[in-house]
This record gives sequence, C-alpha cells and structure tokens, in this order.
Amino acid sequence: MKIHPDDITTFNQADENQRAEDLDFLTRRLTSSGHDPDKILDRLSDLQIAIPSWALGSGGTRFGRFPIGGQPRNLDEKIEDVGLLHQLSQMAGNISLHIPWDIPDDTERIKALAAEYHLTFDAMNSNTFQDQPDQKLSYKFGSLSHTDPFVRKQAVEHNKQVIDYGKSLGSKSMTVWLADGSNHPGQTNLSSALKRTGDSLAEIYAHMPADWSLFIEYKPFEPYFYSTVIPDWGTSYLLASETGERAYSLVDLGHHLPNTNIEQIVATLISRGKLGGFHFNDSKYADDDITVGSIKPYQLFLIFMEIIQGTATSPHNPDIAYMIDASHNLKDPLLDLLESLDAIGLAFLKASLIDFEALSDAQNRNDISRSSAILQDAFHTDVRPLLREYRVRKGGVHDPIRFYAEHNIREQLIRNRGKNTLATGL
Ligand code: PSV
Ligand code: MN
Repeated sequence: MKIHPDDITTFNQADENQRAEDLDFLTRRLTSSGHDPDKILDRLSDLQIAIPSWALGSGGTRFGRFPIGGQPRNLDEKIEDVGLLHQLSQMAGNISLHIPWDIPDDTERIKALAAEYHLTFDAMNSNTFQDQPDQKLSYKFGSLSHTDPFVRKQAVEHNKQVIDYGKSLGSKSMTVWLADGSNHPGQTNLSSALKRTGDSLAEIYAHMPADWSLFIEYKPFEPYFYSTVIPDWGTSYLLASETGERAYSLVDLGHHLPNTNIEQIVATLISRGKLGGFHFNDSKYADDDITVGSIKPYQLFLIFMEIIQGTATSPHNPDIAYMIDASHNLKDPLLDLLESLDAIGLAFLKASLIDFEALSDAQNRNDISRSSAILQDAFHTDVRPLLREYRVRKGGVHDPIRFYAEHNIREQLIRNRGKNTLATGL
C-alpha cells in the first residue's frame, strides 16, 4: 500500500507548531552542549533496518496461532508492507528474504517491484531447520553438521541456491542460522559436529561472489535443548575466523542466556572487525522475539553506545547489517514493527548524545560517578522531537504509529486481501 503524499502532508501539518517548539527546545539544549543535530540526523539516515519477509504475518507459538486479517499472501504483498513501513518511518529501506518461505518467482520483476518502494535486498537467509515436502533427505538429525555426507551436501546445495537467488536480487550477504544440535547427552560427538560444520561453511563461503559477506548466527538453545552446534559468540567468531575474511558473526539479541552482557560481546566483536549482522528484538526470558526496546531499553542504548564508539575506533569493522527479527503473536505485526523501529531510532539518537570525550576522560581517572552521569544524561534526554523531525524531513510521517491507527490501515488491508489470509514464515 502506498500512502498518498497529500495524506502525509495533512497529517504532518496538524501539530506542526507544537513540534517546532519541542524541536527548538531540544536543539538549543544540544547545540549548547556541543552537538550538531543535523549531523546526528545524517547518521540516523544511514541506519536502515531490514524487515524480514517472515515477520509480516502473525507469528505462532508451538501451542497455537491467532491470525490477524489482511496478512500478505505472497512476496509481492510482503514487499508492499515493507514499503509502507519504510514510507512512514524512513528507517526500513531493506527487506531480508528467507528461502524457501519466500522464493522469488521472477527475480527481475521482484527486484523492480522492491525498487518502486525504494527497497533493496539485505542478507539472504537459508532454512535447513525444516523439512520441505519435496526434499530427499531429512534434517531431523542435523544439516550442515550431519553425520551423513549426503545430507550435508543437500544442505550446502540449498545454501548455494539461496546465494544464487540473492545474487540476482542484488543482495550482498548471506546469513546462516544453524539449528543443528542435540537433545540428549551423548547423542552427538560435539567436536566432530563442529568440525563438519566448519567444512560445510567453507563450501558455502566459496560459492559467494567476492563482494559478499557471510554472517554466522549463534544461539544457545532451541530448537534443541542439550546442545547447539553454534551456541555462542565465541564459537561463531571461531568459525568466522576460520572460514574467511568476509565471514562475520551475527548477534541476535534473543540468542543469549539470561543476563548476558550483550553490549560487551558487541564491543569485542567490533574490536576484531567481526560484527557483520545484528538482529533486534527483546526478551524477558529467552528468544521471546518481542517488540524491540519494550523490556530492556537501557541495554539497547548501551549496545548503540558500543556500536558508535567501536565503529569510530575500529574502522575495519564492516557496515553492520541490521534487521528486526521479531515475532508478533498478539499485536498487529505492522504496528509492532513500527514500534520497534521507533525504539531503535530513539536508542540510536540517545547513544549519539553521549559525550565520548568526557566519558573517556572520566574512565581514565576512574571516576565512576562521572561516567555514570554522562550515560544517564544522554539516556534521559527526550530525543523524540529529533526522530519526528528526521521522518518529516525525509518525507515520512512524524508519528507512524498514530498515522497507522488513524488511517485504519489494517482494516484497509483486510478489505483488500481478506480476513483469513496466511503469510509464510514463523
Ligand atoms: C532463529 O531463532 C532466528 O533468529 C534466525 O535468525 C532465523 O533465521 C529466524 O530466527 C527465523 O527463524
Ligand atoms: Mn535471528
């Protein structure tokens, strides 16, 4: 769905004066403390967040699913939905595809359709955690790490095929999340499984064009509960280092055991130039995949602090591929994604306000109170006027969540697509 520019203008004009006042207040505060709001907004513009093609419908749990009407029925409609998110927020200029959930029937046509919505294709994702109806060998006991070389070959071939789809769509990276693992002690030989995985990854890597990157995603448990072959950042880093220069780790916020210091992992990986991808979501317990920033907004702020600081001091880290990897069981998926984009934008802006020079000085003097005060000062600044300004300047709406509700977008989607549509994905 494309929103008519007149509707955007009308919406933005409604409380223009109040917004100008709020922005003026914040701008004066920021400039008096040495910040350049225009520069900060330029950097925000570079922070485009990919939307996964599998997160546009209602998610489910293993106990049930409560579908929402108007879900996208095919890839074209998914692109339309991401286009809408981008038009409103100006922060979602990329789409990430999961194969075989979203196989493009005609890559040239799909690429052209995405371009109409100002979208490009971010990392491609393979799927060797489910058996497909036409599949010869089962992944029940693993894929890239399987004991049977024929199963490994099938899984490697699938990954190569995903790269080929990505090549024709203009993507430049491939994410491998390997679900392989075991449920029972003794079920697998842990070190042999890791070795076989490394060998399979090397084959996938060799198939990538020279300007592509490989992202290796880790996860400590689920779907298997005793071991996963790539459980943590250390294993991912190890595999990435052994696989090649353009192989990197991918951090998914939900893929850590409770209370893990994720910002420290981010800092460490960036310092070694090995943080390639980042999946946003939030969680209370495990891989809950709920709205970004809804549970731990301070953690998100600290992560952006490490990203901003780390990429400035370790320039050899590549541009990070950001994606929202969430699942929407209760909320309208599009609204939930808009909320997540808001949370990401706000955390980034707040982290941009940290006085890094003063922080470094306080750290060198071991002045803990001063260090904390610098962080708190940035975190408690209300940066919403700046985010609204960014959107209006770029042609979006100042408040995408309100716009979405006031314009009854879900009702329109239900009218156009039907009440009982189903989207592929989780
Ligand atoms: C696995 O939990 C994961 O985070 C991976 O990124 C998958 O590709 C995605 O979720 C969807 O299953
Ligand atoms: Mn993920």
